[in-house]
Amino acid sequence: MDAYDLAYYRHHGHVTVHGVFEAADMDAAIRDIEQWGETFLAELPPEKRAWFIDGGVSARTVLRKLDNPHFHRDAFRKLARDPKLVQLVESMIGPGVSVYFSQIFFKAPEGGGPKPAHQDNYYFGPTDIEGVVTAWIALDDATLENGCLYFGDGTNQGPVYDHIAPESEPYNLQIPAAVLDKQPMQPAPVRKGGVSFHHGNTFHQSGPNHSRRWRRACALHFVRNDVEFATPALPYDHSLKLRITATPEQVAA
Ligand SMILES: O=C(O)CCC(=O)C(=O)O
Repeated sequence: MDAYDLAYYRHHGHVTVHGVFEAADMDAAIRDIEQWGETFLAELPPEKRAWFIDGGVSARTVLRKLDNPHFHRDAFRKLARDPKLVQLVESMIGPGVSVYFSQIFFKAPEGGGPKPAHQDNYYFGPTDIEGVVTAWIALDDATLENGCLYFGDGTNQGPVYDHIAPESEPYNLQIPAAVLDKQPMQPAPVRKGGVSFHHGNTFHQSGPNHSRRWRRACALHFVRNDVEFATPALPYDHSLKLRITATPEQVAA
């Protein structure tokens, strides 16, 4: 695993750490989501299709995302508890952490859709904006061609902006153009097994996948144990929160 620079993370609001996981771990995780995705698609009720299906891929039906792998799948609980990952997370937000929410982001070859620019802290409405960090695990190489993440450097030090959503995509809350137009966004390619971390306030987005290769990732949204999603913009099931570590005081309580 690469050494990483905490000061860089604090200043820029994101940092990439290469080689946190082995390629074989990522391959096993991909096999798991392929299996899960198949069952999920087969059981998906019509009223939920727009939320989960990628509208950019017309030739076939593919998933855009799956929610809460940390709760539903052993393979992802194991990734969330990985000591190297947890040490990095605790260095950023402090000791005693949980996964509050998690997502698999699929981006299918030849058409997987973009994710508009947003701030996770708008979605989550945490009681402490410094207490949230997302660990975005690259299950495949994420490149400029297949839709890697882009970040707004230093936006972690600015406010959480009100977001808007197109009527047809209530799940795609996004930063209004008037704000985003003033903010340069820098690409952050990550090799398979690397982890891109971003602060809850950091602007981020991803482009479409025009390549012939998948771009799949697992975002684990970590919070310090004393932080709640107090004013979330979308509904989250608080009972799915998974405690990963606890401070001595939290163990004794
Ligand atoms: O993977 C993507 O395209 C979006 C990721 C994202 O929005 C997140 O990790 O918070």
